[in-house]
Amino acid sequence: MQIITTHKNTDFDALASVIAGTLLYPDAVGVIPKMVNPNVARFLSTHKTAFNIILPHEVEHALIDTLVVVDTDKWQRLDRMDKLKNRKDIEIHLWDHHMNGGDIDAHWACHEAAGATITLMVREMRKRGMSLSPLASTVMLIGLYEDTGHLTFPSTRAEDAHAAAFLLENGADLHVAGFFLNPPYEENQKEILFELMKQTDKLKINDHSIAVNIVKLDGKVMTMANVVNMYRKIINVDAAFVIFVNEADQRSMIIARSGIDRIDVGLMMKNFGGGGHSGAGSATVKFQDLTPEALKKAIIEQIQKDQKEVARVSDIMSFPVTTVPPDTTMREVHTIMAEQKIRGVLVVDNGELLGIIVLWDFKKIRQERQWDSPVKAFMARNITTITPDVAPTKAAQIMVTNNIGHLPVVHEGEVIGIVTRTDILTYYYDLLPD
Ligand SMILES: [Mn+2]
Repeated sequence: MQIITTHKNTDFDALASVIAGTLLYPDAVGVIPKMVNPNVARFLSTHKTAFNIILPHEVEHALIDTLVVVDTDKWQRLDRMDKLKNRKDIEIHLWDHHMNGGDIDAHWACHEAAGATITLMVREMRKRGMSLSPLASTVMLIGLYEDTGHLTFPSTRAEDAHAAAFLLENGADLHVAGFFLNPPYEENQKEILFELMKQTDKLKINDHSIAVNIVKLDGKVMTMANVVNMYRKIINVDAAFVIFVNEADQRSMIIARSGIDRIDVGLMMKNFGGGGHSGAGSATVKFQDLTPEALKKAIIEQIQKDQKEVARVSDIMSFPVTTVPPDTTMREVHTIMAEQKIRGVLVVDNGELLGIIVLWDFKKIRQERQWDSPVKAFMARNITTITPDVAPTKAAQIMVTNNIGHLPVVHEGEVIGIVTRTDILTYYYDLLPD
């Protein structure tokens, strides 16, 4: 007997991957954990019979010869599969996009960073020339969209979009997808969102905006991932960390969401015994290991510590900088710019920065004789500068708000470089030659 299973608290990517598994392994049956996310439960309540799936207690472990695990690489996340852990006679296959180092030792694996596990499985189905039913395509599209935030999370790869295209070609229904992707918020979820908004405390760390909240949960821990996601978007921070405190169980559950590459919350949560991917992560921490307050401190410290790895203006600036004395004629400056293929030149007198002249300023020349005027007559004064130790995002912000394309970098009163739009674009889009 072959079975395909996935992690507890099953989300749509996990469900979709199990269903994809039943298509890729036609003799296998899908095993869905007892605990699934509420929107998955809602979906299964009406669609369960359409798929070849059963519950863990229906599995006859002794008969199993092949185990296919999807969307997790950790034994502890599986439901009632401990019995199989040490069996030597079972062949294990793994399909997963979590790259945090799990303990499932597979005989065969498709283990790659992608926005969703379903992407990897869809790629295989495309390769085999399979076509899918509209229903299967729809579930898979929901899984793909949920894990990639509709292809907007930084973890999204081109491969994910290819998968989305394939699923749409196979008739995935966006109305159905939209219904399950945007579950109406339950009353207590709304209350918690409101609670979070009331105590919002935005922090600025390494030019990133962060929110770390501690919220007490009375009773059961519900699915808070959507709430945290929405919270992050409403308060407009780069990353949100919510510590849900469960006094009864003496433990906290952290749910983290990040909208930027530089803060990889999956990696961060790994330090607390959890996991996830760069855009979404979670972890459960016992009070005896870290109190909620200590946890908050630890999260903030971790983000602060990462500062060293973040690029600075000094890493992206161009240097040496071309400068001219204030009496240089416009004609000479123009020649220098043409020769060096640059769009801006700094005007410096005895080491003192007086102004900047950019290509655009030459449009001010109306008469031929003005080409012989000194550059100081045309240059812009009171120029905005930046220090070398700030983040490139800050430089980009200044350039956008002041509508300037050149930002001299000044260290201890001396110009040591210049940041141009090209430098910024090169940095953001990794255009640097290796
Ligand atoms: Mn996933």
